[in-house]
Amino acid sequence: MDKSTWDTKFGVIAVGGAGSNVLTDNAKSLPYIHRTIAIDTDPTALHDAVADIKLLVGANQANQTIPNTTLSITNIHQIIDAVSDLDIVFIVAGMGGVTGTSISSNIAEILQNHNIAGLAVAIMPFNFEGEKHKEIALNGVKTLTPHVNGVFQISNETFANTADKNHRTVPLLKHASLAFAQFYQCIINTSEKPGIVGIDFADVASFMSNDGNTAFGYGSATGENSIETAIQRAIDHPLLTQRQLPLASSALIAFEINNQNHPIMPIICHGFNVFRTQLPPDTVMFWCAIFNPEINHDFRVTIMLSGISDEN
Ligand SMILES: Nc1nc2c(ncn2[C@@H]2O[C@H](COP(=O)(O)OP(=O)(O)OP(=O)(O)O)[C@@H](O)[C@H]2O)c(=O)[nH]1
Ligand SMILES: [Mg+2]
Repeated sequence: MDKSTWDTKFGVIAVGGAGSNVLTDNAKSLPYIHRTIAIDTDPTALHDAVADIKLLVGANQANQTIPNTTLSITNIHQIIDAVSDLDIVFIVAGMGGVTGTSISSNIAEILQNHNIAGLAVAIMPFNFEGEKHKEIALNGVKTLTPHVNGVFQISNETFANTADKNHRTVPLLKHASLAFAQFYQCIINTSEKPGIVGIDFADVASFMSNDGNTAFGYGSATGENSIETAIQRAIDHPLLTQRQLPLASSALIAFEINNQNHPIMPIICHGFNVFRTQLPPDTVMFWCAIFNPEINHDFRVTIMLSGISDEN
C-alpha cells in the first residue's frame, strides 16, 4: 500500500456487478490507494471481486430471493467502519441494474454524513439494453449527484459505437475499466506526484461545483508536435465530444510529462493556448502539469469538463 505525501487516504468503493468488474480490472494498479471495497447483493459476483473488503448487502442478509434495494442497519455500520478513516472515496457503479443504481446513493450519503469527499463514476448502459434501462440509469445518476462532489459518466454505448474503428483491440466491456483507471489516476497523480503545478482536491471540488453535465477524455503522444497531438486525442476521445467544449462552464486540463530533463514550460504554455482557443473566453480554467515517468509517451493529457449546459 502506498502512502500519500499529504497522508490523504484514498479509497474506491465498487457497487454491483459492473463496479466490481471495473475495480477488479484495476485493483492491483491504483496508485496511492489506501483501501478498496466491493459491495454487492450477489454473493457469486462478490466472491470473484478483488478488493480489500467485501460486503454482501441486501438479499442474502435477509435470505430473500429478490435483491433488496436498501441497506440494513448492520450494512450501514459495516460501511461506516470500512470508510471512516478515508478522506476521498471514488464510488464506481454500473447504472441500470438494481444494486449499483439503488445503493450507490445510500453509500454516497454515508460518506457525505461523515465528511468524506466523494467522486462517482457511473457506467451507463448500452442502447440495446433498452429505453427503460437507460431511464433507470439516468435516475440513478440524478439521485446520486447531490451526495457527491461530482459524477462522471462512462457510457458503454460510446465504446460500442467506436469499437469498429480505433478501439477494436480492447474488449468492449474493458473500455470502462481503462477509462476509470485514467480518471482515478488523473485525480490522484495531479495532487500527489511532483510537478510544475499541482492541484489538490479543493481545486477538483471547486472545478466540479457547477450544475450541468461532466465529461472527460484523454490522449497521449510522443515525438514531434506531441503536445498538440495529445490534446487533440483527448478532445477526440469517445467520452468527450468536440461539441461539448463550447458548452462547458469549467475545464480542467492535466498535462503529464514523461521526462523532466528538458525545459517544459514553453511547451506546456503552447499546449495550454492551443486548448484555450477551443473554449469560450469565459470558461473557468484549471490546469496542472506533473512529471510521471510511468507513462509510455512524452505527454499524456486529460481534459475534464464540468457545467456542460444542455447538449440537445
Ligand atoms: N463496462 C462494463 N459494464 C458492465 C459490466 N457489467 C454490467 N455492466 C453495465 O452496467 C449496467 C448495470 O449492470 P450491473 O452492474 O451488473 O448491475 P448491478 O448493479 O449488479 O445490479 P443487479 O445485478 O441488477 O442487482 C448494465 O446495464 C451494463 O450496461 C462490466 O463488467 N463492464
Ligand atoms: Mg449484479
